[in-house]
Amino acid sequence: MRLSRYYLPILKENPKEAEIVSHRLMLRTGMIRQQSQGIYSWLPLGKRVLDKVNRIIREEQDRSGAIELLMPTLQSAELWQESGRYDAYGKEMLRIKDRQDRPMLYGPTNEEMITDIFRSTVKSYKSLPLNLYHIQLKFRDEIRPRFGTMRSREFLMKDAYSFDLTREGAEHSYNKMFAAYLRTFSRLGLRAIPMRADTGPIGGNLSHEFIILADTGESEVFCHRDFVNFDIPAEDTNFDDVAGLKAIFDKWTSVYAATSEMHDEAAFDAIPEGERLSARGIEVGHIFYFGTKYSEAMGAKVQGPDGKEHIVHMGSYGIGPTRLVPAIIEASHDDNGIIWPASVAPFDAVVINMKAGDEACDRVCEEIYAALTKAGKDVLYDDTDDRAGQKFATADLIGVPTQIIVGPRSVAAGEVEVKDRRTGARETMTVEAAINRLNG
Ligand code: 5CA
Repeated sequence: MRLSRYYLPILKENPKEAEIVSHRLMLRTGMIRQQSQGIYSWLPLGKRVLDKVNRIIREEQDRSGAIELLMPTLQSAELWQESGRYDAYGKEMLRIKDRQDRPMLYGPTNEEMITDIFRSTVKSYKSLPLNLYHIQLKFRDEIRPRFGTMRSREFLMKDAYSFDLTREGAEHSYNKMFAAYLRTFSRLGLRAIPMRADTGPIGGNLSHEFIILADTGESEVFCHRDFVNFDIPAEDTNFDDVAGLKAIFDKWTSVYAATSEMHDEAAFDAIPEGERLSARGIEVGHIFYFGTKYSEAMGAKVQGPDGKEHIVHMGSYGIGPTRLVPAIIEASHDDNGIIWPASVAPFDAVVINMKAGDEACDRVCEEIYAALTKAGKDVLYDDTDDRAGQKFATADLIGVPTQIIVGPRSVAAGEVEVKDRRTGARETMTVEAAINRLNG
């Protein structure tokens, strides 16, 4: 991507409305734009990051055996009347009427709809276990939308729904998602701690929130500090290994970690003084086992091996991609801007032409840009005629992991400079070595 032809509406000043660093940086870098309260457009730079986050989420859902579909944002009120949540959901639900005066709603979540799909298509236990997910916009008319896309009214959610014949089967489905979540957040460069959590309007009695510790987080949490030393399940984890996944779940949940609603002061006090952590955190994922709450109310049953009908056991599993992007920034930035983990960076590298129009500089930049693009890298080429100082500031601000700096002096010696955004370390090397560095 040539910056001269790209759309990167960077703000010079810090936006006054932004209270936390991620919101400030997302506005300054032109990743998002507020359209009305709590409703955002994702501009091209932000969209690139969001797509990479979604890709990782999708890969890990697929790896665990979940299957992707796509449900609509608008739902009929009837489904929610069946489960009893149409009245219970209250003012957070955006209610709409169509031209025939039929009550509709913008979905805040999809338990009812997926249960409806299930009951009308699945008849036998032989189709189980089944886990269906989608990545789709939701709307919740939050009282206090704030911090940009961290708590917005319209937001993206990956929501998965599992169906099992028995409670034991459903527990295994829960453990699969538990392991998939540990892998997902780790690949996003985050350490998210699973904490015992309240189930709220979703219901049930087994639930974990995945929380990233951050001073600006809205959740109050209590945990043992040992979480930093725990292993993440490997890529070749066998998701059909019931005992293996239970061992992962048991290991992580053997250490005390709870949100304030589920906090047990006595258990927390039992932890040695210096090992207790009471902190604030950002909830990036939330998983629930709620048994037969929806399947019972909506008649979702299958024929079992005994020939009888069985109400299925369900769980639901959410991740918020549009919240994850600011959460990653909260965890990874410095005074100069964002520092993207390589896995979600909008570009792998930025080529900075310090003297656009200079024949030698242009030639070397084009060579690097072409070679890296050909190798499948996402490269931003700053070919504008801005001052070099401004180009450096922009590159630091948008947080691209590697900067390749091409100036007249180094080019004369056949060399370029390679800067690592995270460490700030700069190295001079040949053009070929710089290309190999990124391809390595
Ligand atoms: N149906 C269940 C799980 S699929 C559910 O709705 N769970 S939830 O309410 O906990 O939401 C799941 C995830 O969506 C949260 O962990 C969070 O990451 C994200 N999320 C929820 N509300 C918002 C919001 N207002 N803005 C941004 N992300 C949100």
